[in-house]
Amino acid sequence: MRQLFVLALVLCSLSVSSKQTDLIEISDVWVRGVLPVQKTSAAYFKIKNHTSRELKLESVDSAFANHSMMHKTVESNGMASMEHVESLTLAPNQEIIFKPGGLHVMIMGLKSEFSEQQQLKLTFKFDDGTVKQVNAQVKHP
Ligand SMILES: [Cu+2]
Repeated sequence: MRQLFVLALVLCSLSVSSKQTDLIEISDVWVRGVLPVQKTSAAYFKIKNHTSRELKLESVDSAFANHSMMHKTVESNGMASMEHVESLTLAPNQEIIFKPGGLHVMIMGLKSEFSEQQQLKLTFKFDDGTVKQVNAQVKHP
């Protein structure tokens, strides 16, 4: 009887944790394909917070590069420049789109060349301790 109870508890906590990560939806993930001589690229995606609380995206890391950080392209007086985004807050049910000319993850110091078929792994970290790994497609827009 006691064993059954423990098993039920384990199963219960397992289903809760997998549900939690699914509540953060990350889709359409892609990394800009670059020429072999280029060492910098960028990643784009859609992210949606399906939870009922505020979530903060703190970092998006890539093992295939030395460094990555969130940036926002801003335009002032006809000049485009990039601002560092320390963290990104997602309100309940809010969706934010990272796209060319807007929010993006700058990826610096690429360790190897990209091939079109390659799946690149990105690691998303949130302020509540949630870590999500997703595969990005290499795309030449
Ligand atoms: Cu940038």
